[in-house]
Amino acid sequence: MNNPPFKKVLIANRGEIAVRVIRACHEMGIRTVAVYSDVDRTALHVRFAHEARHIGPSPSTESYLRIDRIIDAAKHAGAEAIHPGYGFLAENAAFAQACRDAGIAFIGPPPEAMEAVGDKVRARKMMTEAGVPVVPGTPPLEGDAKDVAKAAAEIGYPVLLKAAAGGGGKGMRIVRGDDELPSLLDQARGEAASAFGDATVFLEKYIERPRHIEVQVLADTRGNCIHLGERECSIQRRHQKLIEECPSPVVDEATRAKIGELAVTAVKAAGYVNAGTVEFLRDDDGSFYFMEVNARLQVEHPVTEMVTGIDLVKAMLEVAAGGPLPVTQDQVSLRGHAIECRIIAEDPARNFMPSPGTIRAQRPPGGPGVRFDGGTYDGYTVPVFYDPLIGKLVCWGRDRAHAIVRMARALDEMRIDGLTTSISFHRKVMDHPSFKDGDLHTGFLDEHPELVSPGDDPWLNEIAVVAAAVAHFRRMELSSQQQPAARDGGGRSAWKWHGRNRGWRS
Ligand code: MV4
Repeated sequence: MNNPPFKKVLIANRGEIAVRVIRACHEMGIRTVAVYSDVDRTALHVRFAHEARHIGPSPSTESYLRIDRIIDAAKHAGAEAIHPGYGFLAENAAFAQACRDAGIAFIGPPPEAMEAVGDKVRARKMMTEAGVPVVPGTPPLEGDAKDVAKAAAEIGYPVLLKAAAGGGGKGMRIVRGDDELPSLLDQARGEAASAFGDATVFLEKYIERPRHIEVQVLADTRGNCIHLGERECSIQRRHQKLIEECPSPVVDEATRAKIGELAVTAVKAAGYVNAGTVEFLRDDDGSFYFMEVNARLQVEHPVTEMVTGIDLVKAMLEVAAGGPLPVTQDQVSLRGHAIECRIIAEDPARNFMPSPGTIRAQRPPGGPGVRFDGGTYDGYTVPVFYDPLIGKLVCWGRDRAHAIVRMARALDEMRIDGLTTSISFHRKVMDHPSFKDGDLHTGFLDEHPELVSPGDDPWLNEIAVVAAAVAHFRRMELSSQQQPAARDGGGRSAWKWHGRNRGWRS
């Protein structure tokens, strides 16, 4: 083992991503410190880490979002560095600054770069100046509906109203003509004001049925920056990604080199260091437009790891200590195809409502090409306080078709008993002809409502088996009291109604 970049690292997160970071640290010979809220006292990340420190009550505003308590915990534990995971404080420039002020290495971009890419309007301007294509649009709009209509006519309908301070689709309105503009402008400004405290909006050309394709980048403090190919993340619902893959089914070598270079240009313009992601929208005509930079390790990073063979978390740790990138651009090559399914405690048949509860028993799949990044165990209760992600099932294959077959097989093996999960949804997607064809776009699930329709309760089969057993044993009991008894109790066996549906065996 080479010299580890740090002796001790605190992980300012919970769940599967805390476990993922702890695993990288332990392989590198780094001691780990977990932090936990009240409800997470017995969580998996606490059990895995060498040490653990309590940081407050269960609500994240009183624990995982408390900069002061996390810095305190790091100081008391003697941690030299903090990995923020994703979510919580991962893209909080004040947190990165607080780490710097405390003399603790933040395992992510410097606060200045985080701020530069965090402001959508500023980022758009910066990218335009750096020569990275952005969707045709306007600067922030101050004027009334008439001025906005003029700008819209210049761009050409349909246009999209977006909140300047926004993200995640809040305050967005599609405008298809002049007549709709005044009321939609009011709505967008109102929603932006209440969501972000800033009513400023701007216009963009609306891209119909775009693909969400993002490029993984990695930059060190020595001026080197490389890209690690793209991920396609078009299968999402209400801006929540559900399935991601690497590479994208529509990106060839030449396109990859082109968008990779654009991504590197984009993060260099922002003075970016460490791991980051540059998001693009891809139009049906093959044009790519810059959307935003995500200044963090992303949920879907494992698909890139499986196809490039590069451990992104280890690279983040090395870079944060001032070390070099693990490879040069020439040494990056994509091998095969990887798909990730997010296993979430949500009910796909009930509009993806959270379905927290206790995992009675879990059986993660395994075998060739299968990776499961999880944060739960038998008897674990998924708390209501946080994101209901149970884990990520990632399958690698020699090509996309092989990865899909693997994923279907792994989903068939997988059991999470005690609560409702997205497993059955994912299984249906793997069989869907449009998915198999790689015909993906951000409206995929709206266009294929059969994938999210109710009436396919995965428990129906289990319930049928139990009902059949109860009926059978009651009849046996009855028949033992009566004489003479027919061998099977005389009636028709309830077992026959169970049929031979796939998946009833547990
Ligand atoms: C767009 C767009 C179409 N045209 N911009 C949604 C959230 C925000 N980050 C950007 N979003 C979009 N911007 C233009 N000019 C469509 C979306 C969009 C979307 C983008 C990425 C992933 C999923 C999406 C789902 C719906 C809409």
